Amino acid sequence: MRLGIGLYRHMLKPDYYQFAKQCGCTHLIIHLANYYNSDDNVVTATDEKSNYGNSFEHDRIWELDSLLSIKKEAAVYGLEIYGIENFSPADWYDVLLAGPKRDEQIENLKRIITNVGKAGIKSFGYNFSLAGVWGHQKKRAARGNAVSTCFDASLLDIDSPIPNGQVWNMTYAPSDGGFMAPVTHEEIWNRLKYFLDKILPSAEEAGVEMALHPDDPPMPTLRGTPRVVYRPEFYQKLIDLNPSPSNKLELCLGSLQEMESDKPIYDYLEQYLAQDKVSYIHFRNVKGKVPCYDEVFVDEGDIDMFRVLKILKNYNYDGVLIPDHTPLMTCGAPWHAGMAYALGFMKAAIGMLEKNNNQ
Ligand SMILES: [Mn+2]
Repeated sequence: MRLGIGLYRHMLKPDYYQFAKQCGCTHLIIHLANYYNSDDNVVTATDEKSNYGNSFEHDRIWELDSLLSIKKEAAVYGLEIYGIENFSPADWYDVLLAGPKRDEQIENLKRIITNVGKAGIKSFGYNFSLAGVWGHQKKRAARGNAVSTCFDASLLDIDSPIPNGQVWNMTYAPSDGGFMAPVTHEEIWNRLKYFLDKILPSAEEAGVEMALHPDDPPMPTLRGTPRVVYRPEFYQKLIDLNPSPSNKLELCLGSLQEMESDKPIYDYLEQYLAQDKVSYIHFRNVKGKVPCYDEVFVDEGDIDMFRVLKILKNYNYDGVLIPDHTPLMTCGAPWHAGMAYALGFMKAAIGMLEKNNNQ
């Protein structure tokens, strides 16, 4: 098991690399789609009227020389880039929408994945979603009144339609006054299969794992659009869509726990580990399930995180764990403190497990 942290694009600089290293991280998951612009904005642009901003296609950041230069700078601070998380919506909106540019955009995504492989980056996380991450509230719901990300469907107009020009809660083109046409669950799965059947051969050749993040929030539908993995068993449906060894999971413990399900999260974790399908893990905790839940500190939620780590150990999982998100702590550096708390917990728990195992 390797300890990592997710860094957004504006964080790809020495201060954050040193912070990560100081917290005990050896690996990074980096976000290159430019959807956040400051620490404070990381989880605030989630109300109904705002989205994460604009997305631009063919960003130079995806070129091999850019990826190599990020990798090289991180290496100076003793950090390896394990994965990249999320495409830019502007680069694949017609893949999600089955629009006229779909095949052209897939060719560009193949090129991106090839570059990622050439840069020696193992994993590429993606979230196949029309509505994206949407509708959350910020509340003082975590221990000690820490501000955290919460979801309560009763506070929202859950069916509020998505304006044309937006997908994945970002804007890729000006609005024309219209709204996204209705889509069935069957159709969104067909679109996902179409994408995977085209991208996975390139991913395999490049040595890159395509790792799907489940829906956040995991509602069956959101803004009139279907969700893909909104119950834990739908991860199996994804695995069964395409047998490629590059068809993997960005397994988000928080999102899985938030889902309605027949069995506890541990059973699903074992099911997917047994098939060697877990590319990397979002190690975060939560209280409650859809339609109402609160993200909380890693050690106060409904998931027994020690039990999760024991299962990972039993399956010799050697991928990366990152905190994903944490509540903001009351101090001069709320994001840093939250992350340092989660990483300290994770490092100690993993260390104790290793020690017990060796005795
Ligand atoms: Mn997650």
